[in-house]
Amino acid sequence: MLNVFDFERAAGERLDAASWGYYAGGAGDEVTLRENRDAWDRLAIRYRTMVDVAERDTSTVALGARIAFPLLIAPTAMQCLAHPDGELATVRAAGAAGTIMVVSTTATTSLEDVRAAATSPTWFQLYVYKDRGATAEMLQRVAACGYTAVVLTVDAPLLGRRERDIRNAFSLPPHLKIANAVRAGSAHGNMPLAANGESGLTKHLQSLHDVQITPRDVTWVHEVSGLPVLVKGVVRADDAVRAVEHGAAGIVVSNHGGRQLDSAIATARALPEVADAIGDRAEVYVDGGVRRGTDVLKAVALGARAVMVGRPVLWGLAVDGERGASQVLQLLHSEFDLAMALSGCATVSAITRDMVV
Ligand code: FNR
Ligand code: LAC
Repeated sequence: MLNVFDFERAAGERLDAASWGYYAGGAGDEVTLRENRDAWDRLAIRYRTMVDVAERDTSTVALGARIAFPLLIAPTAMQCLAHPDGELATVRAAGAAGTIMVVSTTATTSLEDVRAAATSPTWFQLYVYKDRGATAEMLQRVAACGYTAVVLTVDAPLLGRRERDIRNAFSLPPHLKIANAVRAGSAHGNMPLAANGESGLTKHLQSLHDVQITPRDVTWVHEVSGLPVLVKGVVRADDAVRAVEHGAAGIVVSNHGGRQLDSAIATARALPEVADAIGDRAEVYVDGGVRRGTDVLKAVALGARAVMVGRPVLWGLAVDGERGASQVLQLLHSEFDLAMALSGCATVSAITRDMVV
């Protein structure tokens, strides 16, 4: 297991067809899924030489918390499909790696149980429910048990059309639950089984999630939770500015890993415009197709405070639970450290915009 792609192949051999299709797949023709990856590859690093890199510091700061390197764990739903320990394994791996896990609303473990197992800061990813009362209650639980930020996802008013899930009639097996939905109103905790030609996830989310998300919700989430809010799923400068004007502390440049609008712009291409528009008014993060330490370096050069990775952690989980997820994070950390050394950067702040074309 030399790299993330080795973990991906091994995970594909281990997972059942429906779980693999759900994790690996994207929307439509999966153009954006491929482009996310390819766009990082197309960027070239103008590395520096004749710099003393004997001592390197890969660490950075995310909303005030020191992390070991500029990489966080993106929110991904239903991690118990990958391994019985699911979200608990991921949060322990995050702690061991010295980074932050973003915990999904659609987790198969309750947000309290994930927080209780955490040894590093955790952020909570929010899907706003149609039932605003239940959403507010969930946010109060998030704040009460010690999450330090809310990541509001805005690119999924409806779920993208994922043909792999439709072909597989994907649904969550009945022994697993959408744990936070159970607390928010038990009828929704079990995902409806899907008939042929349906995705159970689409049915679940349509019954539960609010389609009407506006910039005012950024302010609302901040007021209800009392926590900094990052807005996730933005690929345009004007949207990023609107979010920041409504109180966002951060932007996550993301197209949901190619799972929502197919043909959406690759995130590596969208990042510079957002970073330029926001400057230092808020923190900018990016996800989508990050698979190599050099991708992390490119993202930082283009203005990201840090990247997030989604699927790589799921591959690690599927291969070997907490240990597998830890190995994936360790690989990416050591690749990033080497990329810094070979590009003449002893610190993260030495990674500048001119280093990428
Ligand atoms: C996701 N993503 C996601 N995003 C979110 O805001 N809430 C969620 O519950 C989920 N669930 C989810 C499940 C699975 C299986 C995947 C693959 C992705 C999107 C995720 O946070 C992130 O944007 C992408 O995964 C980043 O792309 P990579 O790293 O997977 O290429
Ligand atoms: C997904 C949702 C749950 O991408 O965010 O599957």
